[in-house]
Amino acid sequence: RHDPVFAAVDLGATSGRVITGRVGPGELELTEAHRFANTPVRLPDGLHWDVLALYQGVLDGLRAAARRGPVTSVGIDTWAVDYGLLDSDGSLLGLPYHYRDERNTPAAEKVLARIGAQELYDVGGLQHLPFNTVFQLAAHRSAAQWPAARTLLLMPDLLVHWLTGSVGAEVTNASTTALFDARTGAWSDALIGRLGLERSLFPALREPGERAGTLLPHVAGYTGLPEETPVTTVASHDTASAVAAVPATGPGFAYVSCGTWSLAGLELDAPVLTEASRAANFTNERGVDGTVRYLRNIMGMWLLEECRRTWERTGTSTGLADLLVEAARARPFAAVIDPDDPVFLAPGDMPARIDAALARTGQKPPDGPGGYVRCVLESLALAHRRTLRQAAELAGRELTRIHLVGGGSRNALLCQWTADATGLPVTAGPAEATALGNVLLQARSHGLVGGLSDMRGLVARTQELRHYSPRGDGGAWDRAAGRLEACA
Ligand code: LRH
Repeated sequence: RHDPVFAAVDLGATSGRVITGRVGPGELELTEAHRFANTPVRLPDGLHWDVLALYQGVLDGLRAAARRGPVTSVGIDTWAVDYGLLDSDGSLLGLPYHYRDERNTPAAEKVLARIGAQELYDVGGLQHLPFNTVFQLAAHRSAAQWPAARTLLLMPDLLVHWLTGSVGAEVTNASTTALFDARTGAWSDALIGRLGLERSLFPALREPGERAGTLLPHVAGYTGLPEETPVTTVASHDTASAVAAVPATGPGFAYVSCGTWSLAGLELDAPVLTEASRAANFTNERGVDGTVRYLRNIMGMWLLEECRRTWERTGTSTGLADLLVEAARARPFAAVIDPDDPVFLAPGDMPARIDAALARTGQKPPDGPGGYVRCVLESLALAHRRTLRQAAELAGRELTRIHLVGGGSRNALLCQWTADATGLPVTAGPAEATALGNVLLQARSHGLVGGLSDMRGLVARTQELRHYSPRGDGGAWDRAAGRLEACA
């Protein structure tokens, strides 16, 4: 049997992977072909992505995929908001910045002083994050390279361009720039004009499912894939791909896509652009088939990953399995932080920042690494509860179940505590939801699956999921939720 195989390139903030997905009638099976580290690099002008190492990882991954057998098509997704600028020869101008670079915060303030948060929200419907592309561009404009810029390509679009030579802007990711109109689903010419940006910087939009191009001869030569291999436009914002693969089989579901970030929210048919929604900082990002991802960013596993990086530098044990055992034994609710506090955004000593946040709110530092991990995971569960309850209220929805997908779904403590804190059943998995969404969009454009509900049904039937029921200690979580509010 020769079921079609699709190569999903999925770049995350800590690692990139090329995963092949075999799709047959009632079948969906992933295999990891290649995984590589994504290590940001600090230069004198700021924090950058090592974009050539990422591109090389993509090429090596496609070569590894090709060695296993025929590949029907390739799709690329990455994190949102970041971009490269091309000059009139199509050459990359400088290195793409990392969204955690500190230059964005003052630039955001300048833009808000000119345009105003209400007007920005009324057009783009995005939560305020200092790294939204609109703010990064404001910081970038004073750079010497700026006058030479002719084309802005978001990260996945840049990699697609290098593989195929084609130029375009995929919509789910374009919706994270804040220069995109959440109502019409097109670039906001008005806002781009108001900000004095050249409209021609922004390429024509592409919908997931469209063919972006085929491989350039030197790419085919290196990877061993035929030149005719199509690169299919997928939901190139990783969160959009993950939400497309949420194994929900009915209405009333909420999701938490939990990796470096926890993206917690709902899928809606239309954006919510009310003042209450803006004040609560909810985003209306675009999903597959014109759906709206109504959600908020929660600091996510970044808090834990950055603790572990700090402990690694100081020679403290950082094995995740041991840390989780210690966390399970640590005292419940000993310390609560607000994961949404912007002090946690930049790279650096995370345990020290947790200590400082606890001191500010009159709490003691946790007891040993296990205590920090417990503090982080309980605080994330509380933040999931706060965000999902607000989302449901603002969108006028009743929630019946939470789907927790992404790498965080492997963390049984986080899944159980999210169920306990919210009082809702949690279905955990798949961990590779993003790669599955990427594969499914390609499979759909090749006529192998139907709409979103078909895609989700296939994930639900084929992937391993775990179920967590809320245990009856809601009162303790209610009290802890009060402490979270006191931190905010
Ligand atoms: C998750 C993610 C998230 C964005 C952030 C920059 O990987 O794409 O949706 O807000 O990265």
